[in-house]
Amino acid sequence: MPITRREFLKNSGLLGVALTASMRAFIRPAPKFRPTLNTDGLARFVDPLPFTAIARADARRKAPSGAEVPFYRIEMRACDARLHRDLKPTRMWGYGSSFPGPTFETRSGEGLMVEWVNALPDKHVFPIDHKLHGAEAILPEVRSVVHVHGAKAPPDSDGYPENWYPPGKSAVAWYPNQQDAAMLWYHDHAMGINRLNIYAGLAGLFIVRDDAEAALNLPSGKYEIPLVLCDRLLDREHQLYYPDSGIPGAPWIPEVYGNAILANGKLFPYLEVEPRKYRIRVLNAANSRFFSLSLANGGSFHQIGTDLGLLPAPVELKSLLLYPAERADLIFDFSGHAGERIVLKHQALEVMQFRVAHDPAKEPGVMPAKLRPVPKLAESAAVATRMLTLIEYDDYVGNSMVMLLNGSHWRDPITEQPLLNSVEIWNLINLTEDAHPIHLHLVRFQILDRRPFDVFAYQQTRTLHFLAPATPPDPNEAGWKDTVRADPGVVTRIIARFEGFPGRYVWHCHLLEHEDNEMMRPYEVITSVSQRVAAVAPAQVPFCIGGSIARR
Ligand SMILES: [Cu+2]
Repeated sequence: MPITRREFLKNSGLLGVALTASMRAFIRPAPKFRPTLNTDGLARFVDPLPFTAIARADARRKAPSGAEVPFYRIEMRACDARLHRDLKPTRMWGYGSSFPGPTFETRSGEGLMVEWVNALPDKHVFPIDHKLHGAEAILPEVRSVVHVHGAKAPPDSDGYPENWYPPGKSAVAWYPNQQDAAMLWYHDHAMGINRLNIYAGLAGLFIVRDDAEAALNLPSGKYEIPLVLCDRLLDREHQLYYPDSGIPGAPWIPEVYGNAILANGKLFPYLEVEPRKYRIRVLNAANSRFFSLSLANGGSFHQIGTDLGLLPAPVELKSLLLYPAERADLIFDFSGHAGERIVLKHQALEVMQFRVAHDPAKEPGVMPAKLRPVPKLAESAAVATRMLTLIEYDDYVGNSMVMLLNGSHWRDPITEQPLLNSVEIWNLINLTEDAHPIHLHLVRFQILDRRPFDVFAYQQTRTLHFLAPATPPDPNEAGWKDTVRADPGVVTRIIARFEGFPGRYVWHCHLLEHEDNEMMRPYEVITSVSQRVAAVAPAQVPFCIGGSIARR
C-alpha cells in the first residue's frame, strides 16, 4: 500500500503540526498558530477508557412506511469534556451533550426515527471561511444537518449538505434499517462548515445488529468494545484549537493534524480486560489523519469486518491502516497475556493501553473460521462504467486551493445518475499526490482493484497508460465498503448496486477539509432513463497540477 512522503510526514504525529506550520511559512502568510499543548508531558494511562451512553427512544411514532417505530430525540449542545485527568474541561459540541454522542443500538429490519435538534450556540467556536461555497457570510454562522454514514436511508433523511438548519430548529429523519449488521456512525454534514462541526465533536456511533451476526456468537456485552479514534489540537488552556491559514478572510487549511489522539474522547486511556478474545470495533473519526494501528508487543490480531459488515473469514494482521470514516471490526486475543500491559499504537504514538487481568477468564471467546459470505458483484452485471478524476489545484507557489471530483464544482450539473437497482463500476482516477478516502452515500460497494498509471501522460492526452498490473483489494478490504482509499497515481475501481431509494445523494472525499472545499458532488438515483439530464460536460478546466486557479 503506497503512502507518499508528504502523507507520511503529515501523519507522523508530533511532527505534523510543526512541519505543516514551517512548510507553509515559506509559501503563505504566517499561519496564526496559537501555542499548542504538548501532549508528551501528560501522564499515560491514568483514565479508564470511557463508554458513551446508549441512546434511548422517548416514544413510538408512525414511520413513512406505516409501521410504529421507536422515536428518539437527540439534542446537539455545547458541553464540557474531560479529555484527560490532568486537563481542564474542554468546551466541545456533542450530540446528547457528549463526545462521542450516544450510541444507537438498532436491529436490521427494525426502522427508527430520530429528531435531531440543533440546540447549539449562535456563534461558532472556529473561524469560518466565507469564501467556501455554501459558507457565505449571509448564512447563519452555526448550521447543522445529520448524516448517518453507511445508512441506506431515503434522500430526505440522508443529511443532504444543503438541508442544514440553524440553532432552535430540528429535523426528523427516518432510518428503515433494511441492511446487514454493521457499525455505522452519525456526524454533521452541513455545507462548507462540516469540518468545523465534526472537529467540535458532532459524531457518534450507530450499530446495526442482525440474526446472522448473532448466530456467530462473537464476543459481546462487556467483551465488545467500540473505539472511536480521532486527533485534535489543544491550546495551552486545554481548549480545542483549529488552525487558521493566516490568509485574511480565507482561514481554510487543506488538512488538519493534531497531536492529541483521542480514544472515545480520552487521551491515553486504559482498559482492563480479561485474558480472552475481545471484539474491538474501530472508527476513524478524524478530519484528515489516517491511523496505522498496531500492538506495541508486536502481536497480531484479526479483522472480521469492514465498513458495512462481516468479512467471509477472519484476516490476520500485524497492523491496520484506517482512513477517515473507515471502520474495522477486530478480534484481539488477550489469552496467553495474563498480567501484561499492551499498548495500542498509531505508528510511534501511544493511543491506549490494555491491562490484562492475572486471573483466567471464564470463557475464551469465539472467533469462527467462517463469518458471512460476501457474494461478489460481477463486473459483467455493470450497465455503466464511469471515469471520475480526483484533482487538486494549487496556486502558483504550491498552496492547495481546491480539490475537485470529475473536474466539477458542487454547483455544476449532476453528471452521475445511476438507475435504481442497476450495477455500475466507478473508476476513481487519482491525479493528486494524496490518498483520498472516497465515500458514496446510500450504497455499499466492493473494491475491484487498484492499478497505477502515468499521471503525466494522462494530463497530456487524457489516456490511461498503466504502469503495472491491477492488484486486488487487500484481504481485509474484500468486504462491503462505503469508503475506499483512492491512492495517488492509481485508478481505484469499485462496483456498486444502486439500490434502496431514488433521489439525490452525495459522494465525496472524507478528508473533511477537502469535502468542504468542493471535493463533494451530488449524484442522483433515477427510476427511468427519461429522467437522465442531457449529458453535460464537466466544467472545462486545464488538467494541470500546480497551475494557477482562482478559488470560487
Ligand atoms: Cu480528499
